[in-house]
Amino acid sequence: MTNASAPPRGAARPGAWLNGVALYPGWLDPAAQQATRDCLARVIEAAPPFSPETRFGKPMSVRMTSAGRFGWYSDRRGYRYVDRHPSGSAWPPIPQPVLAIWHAVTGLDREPDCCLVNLYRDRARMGLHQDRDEADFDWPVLSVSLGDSALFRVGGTARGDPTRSTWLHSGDVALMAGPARLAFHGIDRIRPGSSTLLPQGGRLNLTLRVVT
Ligand code: MD6
Ligand code: FE
Repeated sequence: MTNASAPPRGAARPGAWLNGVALYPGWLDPAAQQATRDCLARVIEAAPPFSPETRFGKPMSVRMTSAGRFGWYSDRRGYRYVDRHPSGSAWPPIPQPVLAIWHAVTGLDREPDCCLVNLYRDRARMGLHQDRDEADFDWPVLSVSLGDSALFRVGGTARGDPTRSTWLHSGDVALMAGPARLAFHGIDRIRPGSSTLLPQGGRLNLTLRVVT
């Protein structure tokens, strides 16, 4: 346990902590991971992943898509939620088994209105960032990892705060809530070939958010 704090009221009991982020290692067993992967395959078919541009105009190494009422989007105009895929179609609904993970871990009745899907291949990474494009930071953000393992780094609420890292493996869940909701965090790298869950390899990460 690192920097243990209280789990949010009603949330499942974490197995570990990382700088205030609640970790649930192995929350999904192999059968649940396969079921989640199969729902996600249909989301990806309906809303093909794309490489958003940072606000500096550089394409991100992570490919993304979303499910739910809103999807996360980025280009030179900045980071924001939009109600359409770049193709012009509405985002597909968040699959029921994914909503069930949200309710079981957070203990909340309120549904998330965005499931951001991040796809990592080879050298894809995600720089240290805060999730702050949502309207109300009292709602947590829940992350689900599938496929290859990833080195997850978490700091504090200021960019220069010291960080700690852990490997997130397939089936692991992480909850950013309370004081850690605005912690800086990122993915330094994945370990290609560490999982056989995804037919084409790589890593899928879902983050569930309440946007409005
Ligand atoms: C990732 N995760 O695991 C990136 N954001 O691929 C995130 O950026 C993240 O794990 C908010 C809450 C939890 C997270
Ligand atoms: Fe994030």
